[in-house]
Amino acid sequence: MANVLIALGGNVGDVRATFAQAIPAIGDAAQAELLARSSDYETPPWGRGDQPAYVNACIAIATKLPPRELLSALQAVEARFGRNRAAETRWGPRTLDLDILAYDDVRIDLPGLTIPHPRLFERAFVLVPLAEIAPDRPIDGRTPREALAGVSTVDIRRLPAHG
Ligand code: A4P
Ligand code: MG
Repeated sequence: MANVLIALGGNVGDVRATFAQAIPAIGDAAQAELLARSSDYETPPWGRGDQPAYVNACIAIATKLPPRELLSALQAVEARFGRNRAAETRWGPRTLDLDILAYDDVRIDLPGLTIPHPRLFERAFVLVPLAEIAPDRPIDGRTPREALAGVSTVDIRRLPAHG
């Protein structure tokens, strides 16, 4: 079984409701056991300011799927929850974005799959939820806790449990 960290993000539709359904769907699609789930966080849009705030979270799963199969499974879940949504905001991302942050200590650098995720350490919206569930897990020689100290977390807000 591989221990895998996955980032969830979205800013279209009822993202928290999407997460609540997508997490069990990931478990099914990846034949995975859910090991940990962070809180949901409201985060300011990164990269492009002209879009709504995001909700971000991270999960840890145990899965037997190899990395490429896992990516395919996650993309199927994205597609399932991206369907039938109101039109996406211009340049806005999907209703649900699933990124593989880390897969055991595996390193992969293929055209369609890079692990660990190359932009993980720049992104407070990833590091804040990740530090909640895996603060001391080394990824590329750093830990989420250490990396978090180097980024701004201004306007990132932990949301109360989703009812
Ligand atoms: N891909 C390669 N490596 C991976 C991996 N480790 N995990 C490939 C998942 N996918 C991986 O992904 C495009 C392709 O990346 C996939 O088809 C897969 O083959 P994508 O999700 O469309 O994202 P992208 O355009 O490649 O760029 P990036 O940098 O991943 O964009 P984001 O971050 O997903 O952009 N602000 C906040 N606050 N919160 C957010 O969640 N998200 C975005 C969306 C922008 N700003 C945000 C957030
Ligand atoms: Mg992405």
